[in-house]
Amino acid sequence: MIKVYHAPRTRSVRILWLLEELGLPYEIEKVAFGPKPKPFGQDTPFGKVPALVDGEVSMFESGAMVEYILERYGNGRLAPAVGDPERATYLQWLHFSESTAFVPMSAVVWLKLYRKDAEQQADLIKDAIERAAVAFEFLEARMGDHDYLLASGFSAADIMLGLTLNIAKMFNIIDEEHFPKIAAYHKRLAARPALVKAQTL
Ligand SMILES: N[C@@H](CCC(=O)N[C@@H](CS)C(=O)NCC(=O)O)C(=O)O
Repeated sequence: MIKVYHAPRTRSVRILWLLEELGLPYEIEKVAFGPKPKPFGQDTPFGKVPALVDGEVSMFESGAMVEYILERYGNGRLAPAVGDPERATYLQWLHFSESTAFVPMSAVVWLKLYRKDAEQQADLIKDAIERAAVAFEFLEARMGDHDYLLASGFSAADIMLGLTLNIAKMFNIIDEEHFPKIAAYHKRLAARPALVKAQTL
C-alpha cells in the first residue's frame, strides 16, 4: 500500500488529495513539520515533506509523485493522455505551480520561518511577495472562463496549484479584489470533498 509522509498544511496535502480523488487506499506516517537548522531536516526518508513509499519505490518531489501515482494507478483519470491536445497545457500548469509560482513564496518561508531576523529582512520579504504576485497576475490573466485549468475539467494540475494557492492566501497575496478569477477558482477547489478530507488528516 502507498505510504505518505504527511504534515498538515504542507505540500503533502497534494498527495492525500490526489489519492482521495482517485479513491485509492493509502497509509499516512504523520510527521511534525517545523523549521530545522538546515533544509532537508524533516523526519522523513529524504528530510522533506512529502515523501512516498510504495513497495520498492521510495521518492520525494510532490509533482513527481502526482505523475507516478497517475501513471501507475490513474487508469486515464485526472490527466490528458500523452498525445491529447490538452496535454501541453496540463503539463505547463502542473509545473507552474511548483517551479514558478512557489519559488518566490519559498523565499518568504525561508526568511520568515528559518531565519530569526525577519524584521531586518522586510525589504526582501516585500520583494519576494511582489514577485509572487506577478506570477499570480500572469495566472489571473490566463484563467479563461472554465471552472478549472483545463477546458475538459478538473485534473491533477488543479491539485498542484490548489496547495500553492493555499500558501498564497496564507501570505495574503491573492485577495479577491485583485484576483477575482483565482479567488473564485480557489473556492471551487476548496469545496471538493477530496480536499476537504485531505485537510482533516
Ligand atoms: N519541491 C518539493 C518541495 C518540498 C518541500 O520543500 N517541502 C517543505 C514542506 S511543504 C519542507 O519539507 N520543508 C522543510 C525543509 O526544507 O527542510 C516538493 O514539491 O515536494
